[in-house]
Amino acid sequence: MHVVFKTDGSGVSRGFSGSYRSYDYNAVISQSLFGYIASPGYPLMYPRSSHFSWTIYGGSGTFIALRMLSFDLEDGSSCHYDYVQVYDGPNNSSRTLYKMCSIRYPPVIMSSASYLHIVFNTDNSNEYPGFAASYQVNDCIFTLTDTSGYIVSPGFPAEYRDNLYCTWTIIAPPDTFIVLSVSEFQLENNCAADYLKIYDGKYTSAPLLGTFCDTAPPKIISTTNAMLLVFKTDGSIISIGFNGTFTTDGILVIFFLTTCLSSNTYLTFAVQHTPQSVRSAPYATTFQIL
Ligand SMILES: [Ca+2]
Ligand SMILES: [Ca+2]
Repeated sequence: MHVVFKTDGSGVSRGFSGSYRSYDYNAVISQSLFGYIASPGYPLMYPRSSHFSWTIYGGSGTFIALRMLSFDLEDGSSCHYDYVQVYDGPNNSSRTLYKMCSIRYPPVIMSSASYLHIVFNTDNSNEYPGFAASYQVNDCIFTLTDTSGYIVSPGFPAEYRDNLYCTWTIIAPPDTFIVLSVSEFQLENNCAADYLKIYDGKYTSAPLLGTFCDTAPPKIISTTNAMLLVFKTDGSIISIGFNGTFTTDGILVIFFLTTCLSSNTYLTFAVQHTPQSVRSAPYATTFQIL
Protein backbone atom coordinates (compact mmCIF):
# COMPACT_ATOMS: atom_id res chain seq x y z
CA MET A 1 0.00 0.00 0.00
CA HIS A 2 1.26 3.47 -0.90
CA VAL A 3 -0.25 6.61 0.70
CA VAL A 4 0.43 10.08 -0.77
CA PHE A 5 -0.25 13.26 1.25
CA LYS A 6 0.10 16.51 -0.73
CA THR A 7 -0.68 20.10 0.28
CA ASP A 8 -0.88 23.19 -1.91
CA GLY A 9 0.30 26.75 -1.18
CA SER A 10 -2.52 28.06 1.03
CA GLY A 11 -5.13 26.89 3.56
CA VAL A 12 -4.34 24.36 6.29
CA SER A 13 -6.38 21.97 8.40
CA ARG A 14 -5.85 19.30 11.08
CA GLY A 15 -4.83 16.51 8.69
CA PHE A 16 -5.53 12.86 9.42
CA SER A 17 -4.45 9.83 11.35
CA GLY A 18 -5.00 6.14 10.75
CA SER A 19 -3.53 2.72 11.39
CA TYR A 20 -2.53 -0.26 9.28
CA ARG A 21 -1.73 -3.86 9.80
CA SER A 22 -0.22 -6.58 7.69
CA TYR A 23 -1.17 -10.21 8.08
CA ASP A 24 0.93 -12.98 9.44
CA TYR A 25 -0.71 -16.36 9.78
CA ASN A 26 0.42 -19.93 10.25
CA ALA A 27 -1.75 -23.04 10.25
CA VAL A 28 -0.66 -26.49 11.35
CA ILE A 29 -2.67 -29.30 9.78
CA SER A 30 -2.13 -32.70 11.30
CA GLN A 31 -5.48 -34.38 11.74
CA SER A 32 -6.72 -34.95 8.20
CA LEU A 33 -5.63 -37.19 5.37
CA PHE A 34 -7.18 -34.91 2.76
CA GLY A 35 -8.09 -31.24 2.55
CA TYR A 36 -7.81 -27.90 0.83
CA ILE A 37 -5.78 -24.78 1.37
CA ALA A 38 -6.20 -21.45 -0.43
CA SER A 39 -4.85 -17.94 -0.33
CA PRO A 40 -6.90 -15.76 2.06
CA GLY A 41 -9.98 -14.35 0.35
CA TYR A 42 -9.66 -16.68 -2.64
CA PRO A 43 -10.96 -16.26 -5.33
CA LEU A 44 -11.11 -12.57 -4.46
CA MET A 45 -7.89 -10.60 -4.22
CA TYR A 46 -5.40 -11.64 -1.55
CA PRO A 47 -4.12 -9.00 0.91
CA ARG A 48 -0.91 -7.09 0.37
CA SER A 49 2.14 -7.14 2.65
CA SER A 50 1.23 -10.46 4.19
CA HIS A 51 2.86 -13.70 5.18
CA PHE A 52 0.89 -16.92 5.41
CA SER A 53 2.06 -20.47 5.93
CA TRP A 54 0.62 -23.92 6.28
CA THR A 55 2.43 -26.91 7.78
CA ILE A 56 0.92 -30.25 6.81
CA TYR A 57 1.91 -33.32 8.81
CA GLY A 58 0.69 -36.69 7.55
CA GLY A 59 1.86 -38.86 10.44
CA SER A 60 4.87 -41.12 10.83
CA GLY A 61 5.96 -42.92 7.67
CA THR A 62 3.81 -40.89 5.27
CA PHE A 63 4.36 -38.42 2.47
CA ILE A 64 2.17 -35.54 1.28
CA ALA A 65 0.95 -34.81 -2.24
CA LEU A 66 -0.08 -31.21 -2.92
CA ARG A 67 -2.09 -30.51 -6.08
CA MET A 68 -2.40 -26.98 -7.40
CA LEU A 69 -5.99 -26.49 -8.56
CA SER A 70 -5.78 -22.81 -9.45
CA PHE A 71 -2.90 -20.36 -9.47
CA ASP A 72 -2.94 -16.64 -10.33
CA LEU A 73 -0.30 -14.47 -8.60
CA GLU A 74 1.59 -11.34 -9.50
CA ASP A 75 4.21 -12.81 -11.82
CA GLY A 76 7.70 -11.39 -11.32
CA SER A 77 10.70 -12.66 -13.24
CA SER A 78 12.39 -14.05 -10.13
CA CYS A 79 9.28 -14.35 -7.94
CA HIS A 80 10.31 -11.46 -5.67
CA TYR A 81 6.85 -9.78 -5.58
CA ASP A 82 4.27 -12.38 -4.50
CA TYR A 83 5.10 -16.07 -4.37
CA VAL A 84 4.32 -19.51 -3.00
CA GLN A 85 7.28 -21.45 -1.68
CA VAL A 86 6.96 -25.14 -0.85
CA TYR A 87 9.43 -26.78 1.54
CA ASP A 88 10.15 -30.48 1.90
CA GLY A 89 9.88 -30.52 5.67
CA PRO A 90 8.22 -28.88 8.71
CA ASN A 91 9.41 -25.26 8.31
CA ASN A 92 11.20 -22.77 6.09
CA SER A 93 14.63 -24.06 7.06
CA SER A 94 13.81 -27.27 5.16
CA ARG A 95 14.82 -27.80 1.55
CA THR A 96 12.84 -25.78 -0.99
CA LEU A 97 10.96 -27.95 -3.46
CA TYR A 98 9.49 -25.11 -5.55
CA LYS A 99 9.19 -21.34 -5.43
CA MET A 100 6.31 -20.32 -7.67
CA CYS A 101 4.75 -17.11 -8.93
CA SER A 102 3.53 -18.18 -12.37
CA ILE A 103 1.77 -21.31 -13.58
CA ARG A 104 5.09 -22.90 -14.59
CA TYR A 105 5.07 -25.55 -11.88
CA PRO A 106 4.35 -29.26 -11.58
CA PRO A 107 0.65 -29.84 -10.92
CA VAL A 108 1.48 -32.23 -8.08
CA ILE A 109 4.24 -31.63 -5.54
CA MET A 110 5.22 -34.51 -3.28
CA SER A 111 7.24 -34.44 -0.09
CA SER A 112 9.93 -37.01 0.57
CA ALA A 113 8.76 -37.47 4.18
CA SER A 114 5.79 -36.71 6.41
CA TYR A 115 5.87 -32.87 6.38
CA LEU A 116 5.16 -30.24 3.76
CA HIS A 117 5.49 -26.54 4.58
CA ILE A 118 3.87 -23.99 2.27
CA VAL A 119 4.58 -20.26 2.48
CA PHE A 120 2.62 -17.53 0.70
CA ASN A 121 4.21 -14.08 0.74
CA THR A 122 2.85 -10.88 -0.80
CA ASP A 123 4.52 -7.51 -1.28
CA ASN A 124 2.97 -4.08 -0.85
CA SER A 125 1.33 -3.66 -4.27
CA ASN A 126 -0.63 -5.48 -6.99
CA GLU A 127 -2.88 -8.16 -5.57
CA TYR A 128 -4.36 -11.06 -7.57
CA PRO A 129 -6.91 -13.87 -6.96
CA GLY A 130 -4.26 -16.19 -5.51
CA PHE A 131 -4.22 -19.96 -5.42
CA ALA A 132 -6.17 -23.01 -4.31
CA ALA A 133 -4.67 -26.43 -3.70
CA SER A 134 -5.63 -29.78 -2.28
CA TYR A 135 -3.43 -32.07 -0.25
CA GLN A 136 -3.63 -35.78 0.36
CA VAL A 137 -1.56 -38.06 2.53
CA ASN A 138 0.15 -40.96 0.73
CA ASP A 139 -1.52 -40.10 -2.58
CA CYS A 140 0.42 -41.59 -5.45
CA ILE A 141 -2.27 -42.50 -7.99
CA PHE A 142 -2.62 -39.89 -10.73
CA THR A 143 -4.80 -39.47 -13.80
CA LEU A 144 -3.47 -36.82 -16.15
CA THR A 145 -5.69 -35.43 -18.90
CA ASP A 146 -3.86 -32.21 -19.74
CA THR A 147 -2.20 -32.03 -23.15
CA SER A 148 1.18 -31.68 -21.46
CA GLY A 149 2.57 -31.89 -17.96
CA TYR A 150 5.15 -33.11 -15.48
CA ILE A 151 5.69 -36.49 -13.90
CA VAL A 152 7.83 -36.48 -10.77
CA SER A 153 8.59 -39.31 -8.34
CA PRO A 154 7.70 -38.56 -4.68
CA GLY A 155 10.12 -36.09 -3.12
CA PHE A 156 12.28 -35.68 -6.22
CA PRO A 157 15.10 -34.57 -6.27
CA ALA A 158 15.30 -35.89 -2.72
CA GLU A 159 15.20 -39.66 -2.30
CA TYR A 160 11.97 -41.56 -2.73
CA ARG A 161 10.55 -43.88 -0.06
CA ASP A 162 10.45 -47.63 0.44
CA ASN A 163 7.30 -49.61 -0.45
CA LEU A 164 5.80 -47.16 -2.92
CA TYR A 165 3.30 -48.07 -5.59
CA CYS A 166 2.64 -45.03 -7.76
CA THR A 167 0.79 -44.85 -11.07
CA TRP A 168 0.33 -42.11 -13.62
CA THR A 169 -2.34 -42.69 -16.25
CA ILE A 170 -2.01 -40.23 -19.10
CA ILE A 171 -5.10 -39.92 -21.29
CA ALA A 172 -4.80 -37.90 -24.49
CA PRO A 173 -7.56 -36.81 -26.86
CA PRO A 174 -8.77 -39.48 -29.33
CA ASP A 175 -6.55 -40.07 -32.37
CA THR A 176 -3.50 -38.54 -30.71
CA PHE A 177 -0.53 -40.18 -29.05
CA ILE A 178 1.69 -39.42 -26.07
CA VAL A 179 5.37 -38.52 -26.06
CA LEU A 180 7.14 -39.14 -22.74
CA SER A 181 10.58 -37.63 -22.08
CA VAL A 182 12.40 -38.51 -18.85
CA SER A 183 15.13 -35.98 -18.10
CA GLU A 184 16.59 -37.30 -14.84
CA PHE A 185 16.44 -40.88 -13.69
CA GLN A 186 18.17 -42.76 -10.87
CA LEU A 187 16.73 -45.84 -9.17
CA GLU A 188 18.12 -48.72 -7.16
CA ASN A 189 20.06 -50.63 -9.78
CA ASN A 190 17.93 -53.76 -9.59
CA CYS A 191 14.69 -54.08 -11.53
CA ALA A 192 13.50 -56.85 -9.21
CA ALA A 193 13.53 -54.27 -6.39
CA ASP A 194 12.58 -50.80 -7.71
CA TYR A 195 11.33 -50.14 -11.22
CA LEU A 196 9.43 -47.88 -13.55
CA LYS A 197 7.21 -49.74 -16.02
CA ILE A 198 5.61 -47.99 -18.97
CA TYR A 199 2.59 -49.45 -20.75
CA ASP A 200 1.06 -48.59 -24.11
CA GLY A 201 -2.46 -48.07 -22.74
CA LYS A 202 -4.47 -47.39 -19.58
CA TYR A 203 -3.96 -50.71 -17.82
CA THR A 204 -1.18 -53.14 -16.95
CA SER A 205 -2.78 -55.53 -19.41
CA ALA A 206 -1.67 -53.21 -22.25
CA PRO A 207 1.60 -53.93 -24.11
CA LEU A 208 4.65 -53.19 -21.98
CA LEU A 209 6.84 -50.52 -23.57
CA GLY A 210 9.67 -51.02 -21.11
CA THR A 211 10.88 -51.74 -17.57
CA PHE A 212 13.54 -49.35 -16.30
CA CYS A 213 15.80 -49.27 -13.25
CA ASP A 214 19.49 -49.00 -14.20
CA THR A 215 19.12 -46.87 -17.34
CA ALA A 216 16.81 -43.97 -18.07
CA PRO A 217 13.95 -44.53 -20.50
CA PRO A 218 14.57 -43.11 -23.96
CA LYS A 219 11.93 -40.83 -25.43
CA ILE A 220 8.86 -43.08 -25.54
CA ILE A 221 5.90 -42.64 -27.89
CA SER A 222 2.63 -44.50 -27.38
CA THR A 223 0.71 -46.00 -30.27
CA THR A 224 -2.60 -45.32 -28.51
CA ASN A 225 -4.03 -42.25 -26.79
CA ALA A 226 -3.19 -43.58 -23.32
CA MET A 227 -0.03 -44.41 -21.41
CA LEU A 228 0.41 -45.91 -17.93
CA LEU A 229 3.49 -45.49 -15.74
CA VAL A 230 3.95 -47.72 -12.70
CA PHE A 231 6.67 -46.86 -10.18
CA LYS A 232 7.23 -49.53 -7.54
CA THR A 233 9.83 -49.65 -4.80
CA ASP A 234 10.69 -52.44 -2.37
CA GLY A 235 11.53 -52.34 1.34
CA SER A 236 15.20 -51.30 1.21
CA ILE A 237 17.68 -49.11 -0.70
CA ILE A 238 16.36 -45.88 -2.12
CA SER A 239 17.59 -43.40 -4.70
CA ILE A 240 16.52 -40.01 -6.08
CA GLY A 241 13.88 -41.22 -8.55
CA PHE A 242 12.98 -39.42 -11.73
CA ASN A 243 11.32 -36.47 -13.36
CA GLY A 244 9.97 -36.09 -16.85
CA THR A 245 7.44 -34.41 -19.08
CA PHE A 246 4.80 -35.58 -21.49
CA THR A 247 3.04 -33.98 -24.42
CA THR A 248 0.12 -35.11 -26.50
CA ASP A 249 0.70 -32.73 -29.36
CA GLY A 250 0.94 -35.34 -32.08
CA ILE A 251 -1.82 -36.30 -34.44
CA LEU A 252 -2.44 -39.86 -35.44
CA VAL A 253 -2.68 -39.82 -39.22
CA ILE A 254 -4.71 -42.45 -41.00
CA PHE A 255 -4.18 -42.75 -44.72
CA PHE A 256 -5.07 -45.33 -47.33
CA LEU A 257 -2.68 -47.47 -49.24
CA THR A 258 -3.59 -49.38 -52.39
CA THR A 259 -1.60 -52.44 -53.29
CA CYS A 260 -1.70 -54.24 -56.60
CA LEU A 261 -2.12 -57.96 -55.93
CA SER A 262 -2.33 -59.03 -59.54
CA SER A 263 -3.03 -57.47 -62.90
CA ASN A 264 -6.69 -56.88 -62.04
CA THR A 265 -6.89 -57.20 -58.21
CA TYR A 266 -6.17 -54.38 -55.81
CA LEU A 267 -6.26 -54.31 -52.03
CA THR A 268 -6.87 -51.02 -50.20
CA PHE A 269 -6.34 -50.72 -46.46
CA ALA A 270 -5.97 -47.99 -43.89
CA VAL A 271 -2.59 -47.27 -42.38
CA GLN A 272 -2.06 -45.56 -39.05
CA HIS A 273 0.99 -43.40 -38.89
CA THR A 274 2.84 -42.19 -35.81
CA PRO A 275 6.44 -40.98 -35.68
CA GLN A 276 7.44 -44.48 -34.61
CA SER A 277 5.68 -46.84 -36.94
CA VAL A 278 3.07 -47.60 -39.52
CA ARG A 279 0.51 -50.33 -39.09
CA SER A 280 -2.09 -51.51 -41.54
CA ALA A 281 -5.52 -51.42 -39.98
CA PRO A 282 -6.53 -55.06 -40.57
CA TYR A 283 -3.24 -56.47 -39.31
CA ALA A 284 -1.47 -56.48 -35.98
CA THR A 285 1.94 -56.28 -37.61
CA THR A 286 3.78 -53.00 -37.13
CA PHE A 287 6.32 -51.88 -39.70
CA GLN A 288 9.06 -49.71 -38.30
CA ILE A 289 10.06 -46.58 -40.21
CA LEU A 290 13.82 -46.53 -40.56
CA1 LIG B 1 1.97 -7.97 -5.08
CA1 LIG C 1 14.59 -50.23 -3.19
